[in-house]
Amino acid sequence: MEITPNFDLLNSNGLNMQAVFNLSELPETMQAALAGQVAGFTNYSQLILIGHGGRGMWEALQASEFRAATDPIDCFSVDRVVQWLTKAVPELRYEIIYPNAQQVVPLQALGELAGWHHASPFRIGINQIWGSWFAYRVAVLADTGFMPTTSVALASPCHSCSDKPCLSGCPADALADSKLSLQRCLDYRLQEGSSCKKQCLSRLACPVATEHRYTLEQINYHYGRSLQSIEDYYR
Ligand code: B12
Ligand code: SF4
Ligand code: SF4
Repeated sequence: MEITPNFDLLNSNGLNMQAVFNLSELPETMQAALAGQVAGFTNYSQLILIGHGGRGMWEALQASEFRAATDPIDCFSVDRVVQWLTKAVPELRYEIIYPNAQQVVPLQALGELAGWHHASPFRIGINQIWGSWFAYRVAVLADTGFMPTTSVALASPCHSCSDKPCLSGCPADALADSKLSLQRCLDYRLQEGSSCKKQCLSRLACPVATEHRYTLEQINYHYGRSLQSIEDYYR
């Protein structure tokens, strides 16, 4: 019999987006993509995708023991998911496939299957509930026997957005063709005095779900980290 999972522990830590998939019911292309990345893929029956939407995760992280860790968000998220799994299904066999530096799990494609993701001009996924203020925190393979999630995908907010302020909001004109030129974006972010070193002005210009917009501290943290990766790459 399938178990209805209790996500309270995750929700109370701001890890408030959860989707359960039966691996055998994923589209073949997704099964192949995962099998190509994860050696133990065939050993499990379910994939659980966990994300955060809005500000709750950052607040819970700041109040936690991981606040000063080198990789605070990943350490915090994995810790809370392991706590939750241990409580929900004691002695469970599982494998955390994201975060994991050795493999690239197609998170946005999984998000699309979960009904979380629509493509936005600035390439970060968007939906009507959280706007673009959500991200993927943990993906885990397990034999949980949970009831799979039924995806209820609302329409993309971009379809009814006639002004598209994200397009004119980019100082680098990187969204000129309604789709992002990553190169223009990165070149601009790397410039001395760039206004996008620690934020994305296009993302901030989007009017969807602004009540869930991260605090400036969190925005600066994420963009500071991505700028660091970009600088390391070019070095
Ligand atoms: C690599 C990567 C990056 C690289 C891109 C490298 C490159 N192209 O040269 C860099 C470091 C620039 C980056 C930055 C950011 N990223 Co990023 N990134 C990823 C990552 C780890 C892998 C994507 C990948 O390689 N996929 C495989 C290829 C084959 O598929 P693809 O779809 O063609 O992938 C390309 C794009 O995804 C693109 N890309 C990746 N991230 C981003 C973000 C933006 C805004 C853009 C324009 C493009 C872009 O680069 C990939 C390789 O060419 C994913 C996580 C994941 N596992 O999917 C997160 C991910 C896509 N990033 C994410 C985010 C939020 C960001 C940042 C805003 C910072 C942050 N972490 O909060 C910044 C902002 C980007 C900017 N304006 O500079 C989120 C998006 C969440 C969502 N709601 O959809 C993801 C899903 C991570 C997560 N845990 O949720 N990222
Ligand atoms: S400003 Fe409009 S078009 Fe741009 S991401 Fe937001 S909803 Fe979509
Ligand atoms: S980070 Fe700046 S340059 Fe890049 S897309 Fe956003 S607004 Fe444009």
